[in-house]
Amino acid sequence: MADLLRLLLRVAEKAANVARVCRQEAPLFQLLVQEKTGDDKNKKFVQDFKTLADVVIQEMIRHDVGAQFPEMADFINGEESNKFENGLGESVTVTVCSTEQKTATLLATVLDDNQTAASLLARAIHQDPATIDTHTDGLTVPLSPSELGIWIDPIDATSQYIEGREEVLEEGHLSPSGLHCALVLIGVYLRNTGEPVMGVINQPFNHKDPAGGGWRGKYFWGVSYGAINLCSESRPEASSGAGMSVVLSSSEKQVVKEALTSLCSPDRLMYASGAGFKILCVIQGLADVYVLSEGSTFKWDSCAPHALLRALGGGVVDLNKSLQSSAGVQDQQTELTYHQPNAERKGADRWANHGGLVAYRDCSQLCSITGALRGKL
Ligand code: 2IP
Ligand code: CA
Repeated sequence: MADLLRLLLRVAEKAANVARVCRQEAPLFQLLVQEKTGDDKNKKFVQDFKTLADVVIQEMIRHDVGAQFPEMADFINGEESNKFENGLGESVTVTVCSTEQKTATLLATVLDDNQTAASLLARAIHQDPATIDTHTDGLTVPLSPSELGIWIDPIDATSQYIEGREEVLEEGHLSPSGLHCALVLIGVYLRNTGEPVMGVINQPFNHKDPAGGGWRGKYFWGVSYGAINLCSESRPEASSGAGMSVVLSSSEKQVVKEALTSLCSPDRLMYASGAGFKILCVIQGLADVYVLSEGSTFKWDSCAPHALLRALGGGVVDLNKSLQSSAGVQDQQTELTYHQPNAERKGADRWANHGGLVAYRDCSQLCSITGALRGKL
């Protein structure tokens, strides 16, 4: 497991490099922000470069993990399909090839022969990332790769990534939107129970290099299996006195906001972009809980940060299930799982967290939340 963790930290760093390169290099940035419609559409060009960048990152992770752990190759899942069709109806399967040159040639076929963009992207994919120090040498977990599956979100909070507003982060302060909300998320779950056991989060745009060298990232990781609970972050103190702090999506229902005002003062009801980023805020203690009443997140959004929260003694539950459960105490049955699709839905929706969710560090706070929302939704 220490080998797998080191590998995931490495590939997440490579993914973060690709995300930074797509914003830093002008030929790629232009493709990222341009939205061509109607007559402007170039039929030989992939319809959505952002999706291509996502797919390239996802395939790079699949390639690198599959090479080192072949038993996992068929259990590496993500949001995107790697089959592309350009406007001429030609279908191309985007994969990472054995050499940078071959990858560039393949990418050029969906980039209407834009060699510059294809080469820049291929170089970032094949580049070795800076060494990552994990301090996990002694880590042994009795799990084998053949028991594990992976969920990847190449870039969560894509709208913030594209918009690209730069924020200077302040210690202990939740900054609701901006480039720092974009995260690379890689979560590992047990194939037989769906329990999240390892997570890696890379925040590609954490701060600017003071010496002018561009954006620098930050990474977070956690392992939680049985009695083994390790996390790169230490467990933050629960907020006291001022009441609980809650982070919500800006599109959250009014009835939820009103119900929560019985638990926290208006200034402790906060809003932020990105599902992964909101769970990271709970991990970092910038908020006590994240409540979402809609089924608008997916397994790839929650798996990685869920593993970190478990390592800190918290978790992520299905909100609807928790409201129906009479237990009133932390109940493993309501925790989100990652191994089974919802057979009644189609496409990506099969993997949605339909019942909404609550991410928490402290189960007494989870109980207060479900208590305040019961009968209201
Ligand atoms: C999105 C992204 C959104 C989030 C949505 C996710 O993933 O994290 O920000 O909505 O649930 O699926 P909100 O910000 O309202 O919580 P992606 O950006 O990868 O599509
Ligand atoms: Ca996402």
